[in-house]
Amino acid sequence: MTTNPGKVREAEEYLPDGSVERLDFDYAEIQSPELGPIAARGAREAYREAGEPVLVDDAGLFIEELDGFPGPYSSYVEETLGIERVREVARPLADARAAFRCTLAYCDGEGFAASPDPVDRTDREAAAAAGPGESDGDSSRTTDDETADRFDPLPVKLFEGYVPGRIVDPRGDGGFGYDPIFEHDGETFAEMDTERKNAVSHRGRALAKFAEWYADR
Ligand code: ITT
Ligand code: NA
Repeated sequence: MTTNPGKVREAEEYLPDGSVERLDFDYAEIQSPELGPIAARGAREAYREAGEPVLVDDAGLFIEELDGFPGPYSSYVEETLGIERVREVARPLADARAAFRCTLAYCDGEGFAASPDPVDRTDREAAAAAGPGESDGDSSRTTDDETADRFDPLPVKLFEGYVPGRIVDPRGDGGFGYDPIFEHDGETFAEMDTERKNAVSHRGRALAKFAEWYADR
């Protein structure tokens, strides 16, 4: 359930042929400093609207030295400032490190068994433990977790993905959103084709987690 064709392209590339169908309905997005609750709430609303299994994707660009700005407000900031001006905001920073984060929220109206060993809700700790920089590998870990909303018992399953990188002058014309100003391993995401971006991206990692869970559910 998304208005963003870029997200659909990446999910289609990742998941089995014919398994992805884009649904589009306009629901109010809640505000939160974290992606998880936004995606979870969206998935509940989307499921109630669609009446069939839904996946909602909430994502954002988190600039380290700006305490994670624009983060969950990435869409608003892209529409207002635009990515060139975000690049200008980041230019004077001593440290250009940033990360893309993606949370996928799945809801099909069914309950899920409680996780015996709940994983940390954020992967920030995992990233910190893996050390700074673009070392890739373990620093791009994902976690998943169930989420409960005390105001809404409809269960949602969350899958998170993270990728480290840095803010650079725009390069490339692939991808979407902030891709031209986000460099990972010497290439911007806009310089990668969809397959290559999926292999390293926040969304690719979250989709991998989801696909694995979905297949042996
Ligand atoms: P939906 O909410 O309808 O799914 P959206 O584009 O508004 O679509 P978000 O609320 O998740 O999606 O906003 C995410 C913002 O971050 C938005 O400005 C995107 O362009 C950007 N973004 C998300 N994933 C990205 C990616 O893989 N590469 C570059 N920019 C991305
Ligand atoms: Na969203």
